[in-house]
Amino acid sequence: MNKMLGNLSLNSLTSNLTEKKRKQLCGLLGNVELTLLYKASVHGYDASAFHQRCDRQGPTLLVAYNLSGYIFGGYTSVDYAQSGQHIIDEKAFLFNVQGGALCIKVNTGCNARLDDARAPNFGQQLYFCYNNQPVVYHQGQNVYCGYGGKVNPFNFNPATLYGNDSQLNECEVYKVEQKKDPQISVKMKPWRNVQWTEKRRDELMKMIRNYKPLTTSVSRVRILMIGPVGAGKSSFFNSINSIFMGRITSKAMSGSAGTSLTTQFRTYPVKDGREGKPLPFVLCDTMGLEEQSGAGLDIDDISIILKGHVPDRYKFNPTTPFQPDEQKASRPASLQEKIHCVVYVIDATKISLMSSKLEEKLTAIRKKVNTLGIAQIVLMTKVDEACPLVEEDLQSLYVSSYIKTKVQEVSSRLGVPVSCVLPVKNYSQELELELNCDVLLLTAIQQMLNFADDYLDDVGPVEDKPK
Ligand SMILES: Nc1nc2c(ncn2[C@@H]2O[C@H](COP(=O)(O)OP(=O)(O)OP(=O)(O)O)[C@@H](O)[C@H]2O)c(=O)[nH]1
Ligand SMILES: [Mg+2]
Repeated sequence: MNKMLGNLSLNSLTSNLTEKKRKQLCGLLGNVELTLLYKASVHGYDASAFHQRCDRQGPTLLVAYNLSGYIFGGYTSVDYAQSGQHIIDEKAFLFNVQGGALCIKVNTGCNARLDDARAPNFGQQLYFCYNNQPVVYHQGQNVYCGYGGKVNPFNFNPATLYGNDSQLNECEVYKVEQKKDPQISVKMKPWRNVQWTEKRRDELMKMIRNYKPLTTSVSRVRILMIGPVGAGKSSFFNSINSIFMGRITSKAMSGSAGTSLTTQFRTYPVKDGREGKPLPFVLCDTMGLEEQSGAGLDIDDISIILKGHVPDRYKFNPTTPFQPDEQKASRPASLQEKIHCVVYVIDATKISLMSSKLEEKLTAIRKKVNTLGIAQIVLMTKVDEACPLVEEDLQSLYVSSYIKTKVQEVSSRLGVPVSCVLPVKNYSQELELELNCDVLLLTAIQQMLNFADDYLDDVGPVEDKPK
């Protein structure tokens, strides 16, 4: 029996979603509240009934139910307004909640919807309440994008999305609003202690400067950053470099693109100031992971990087893994050249959206890293985007129950302990350094150095034998 949700009712409308399905949907959207605006079985399947209740309501989630029991639909962050425009919406996605949650993100955002007076559509590919009837209609042809040719805004298979059953028995539209974190206004005990002071920042910088790897044969610890496209790997290096340079720097290219912006393997030393000495660590930046095989960073490449065989500026080729120089590969790299700590860089706003394919890739990588005994940490980026209160004040980070749930979620999805998940905010649009950002970023580096030491402690004595 479906447990109906009383708290979702408005104008005595009752949602068809069970608590479980609602949670799954909220998992795709972040810390949000859903308010039911429109219910076709009550208001009718007419486009005019839909527009009367759903226009100019901000972000909305459309949930359709078909006769085969599929619960599916789409999210748009842009208002319905009958503007006649092709809507650009990079946040739009199609979904179903069949067992797990399937989420098909919009390819480029371009023509995520045609915003006309008719019933709602996604990418002019999927029309709900088509012709004012309880049906969904799939337009299979490529549609005109309006920005350079024919492309489908969404790649999906109607059989997977809704079992190819176009007959609906319900269609609901929810208003999606960011939830305020009520517990945060009360002075809560933080779940991790951070001293947000200049003294602490200086202390951390000093500790990092004076750090010496546990093994004498290693002068600088090599930290490898791995993570999905756009997670903030390059930005993390830029942020750390900025702190030590005393100004915002952007040496590594960062930004957003459909596929990985970083295409080379880069090893970045960080200097202690403009004329300063190199610090005792190197950040290794990689190409982003993609869910499809044959795209993005390849697991074979990672394996060779870990063993220390890939040179700086090596250009990744997703279709052919790196072929190390035979002579070089025949002898094992020295401990100095190997990776001593692996950092999984994960975007806090995308944890629930991570596909099972990407999760599988990360599990395979973790297995590989585990067999080599290398220390592992998760860097959870974009905490500012994930939680509006953190965006307002970074010091709210460890009192935000939402961030805590995200840390727990990433810990369980990647199989790393909660204590190994480090939330940070990278420098992204700022023009000046900011104390709270620095403290978090430096704490993350310090933790990485500690973890690298654990690894060196483990393997060092064996590898250092000739000495
Ligand atoms: N608000 C916010 N934006 C961030 C943060 N970290 C990164 N960004 C932004 O996210 C986008 C992607 O960041 P990158 O550093 O290029 O990501 P990447 O992991 O190197 O991506 P690829 O090289 O494409 O795989 C950029 O526009 C950054 O400015 C963060 O902590 N907060
Ligand atoms: Mg990058």
